Amino acid sequence: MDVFKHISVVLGDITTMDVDAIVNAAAPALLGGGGVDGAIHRAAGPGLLQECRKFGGCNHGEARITAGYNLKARHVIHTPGPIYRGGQFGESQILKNSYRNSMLLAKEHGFKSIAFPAISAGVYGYPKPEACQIAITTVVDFMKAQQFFIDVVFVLFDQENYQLYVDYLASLKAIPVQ
Ligand code: AR6
Repeated sequence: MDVFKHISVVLGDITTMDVDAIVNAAAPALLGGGGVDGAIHRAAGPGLLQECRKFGGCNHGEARITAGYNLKARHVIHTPGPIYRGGQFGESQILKNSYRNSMLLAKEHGFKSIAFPAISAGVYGYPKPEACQIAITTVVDFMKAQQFFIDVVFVLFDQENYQLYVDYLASLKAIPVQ
């Protein structure tokens, strides 16, 4: 199975995606915020916030699932990524956990498609190239290890990030599959 057949990269707005789940780069309170989090809550409507309140928050790197409300996406997976503080505070492991735990929820629910934003690469300050590499390798490794092949769309909001994802994916595909 060629895992790369299941991965695509899009320049656009994640709130428009017609997938089983979109992932929200949330804050630990899970009560909305700016960036992609604000956009998802605005597009989903007030029911999303109401459902999020029941969790009483979520640690960095963990993930929670809700319905999608007014979104085309059937579900939202909320995960607070790490706040980047220079890279010596376990940020890379926390970012991996965010992707891994989101994929685990998708697997548990039998989803066939999922869309990710660039978690932590905005307000939380994670350097974009490193965040991109962690995003793609964590998802690829998860699919291979679990033999769980789901359509994964990385939805990037800015041209710079989009190009990073396109280039990194191309570099991985150039490595022959054993
Ligand atoms: N679709 C796709 N990507 C988007 C969208 C969109 N509609 N809007 C922004 N992005 P950020 P973080 C990109 O700051 O760094 C929030 O206030 C954006 O360009 O949204 O994980 C939360 O409540 C960037 O590349 O998330 C937290 O407090 C990426 O999404 C905090 O920000 C992530 O940027 C989380 O910070």
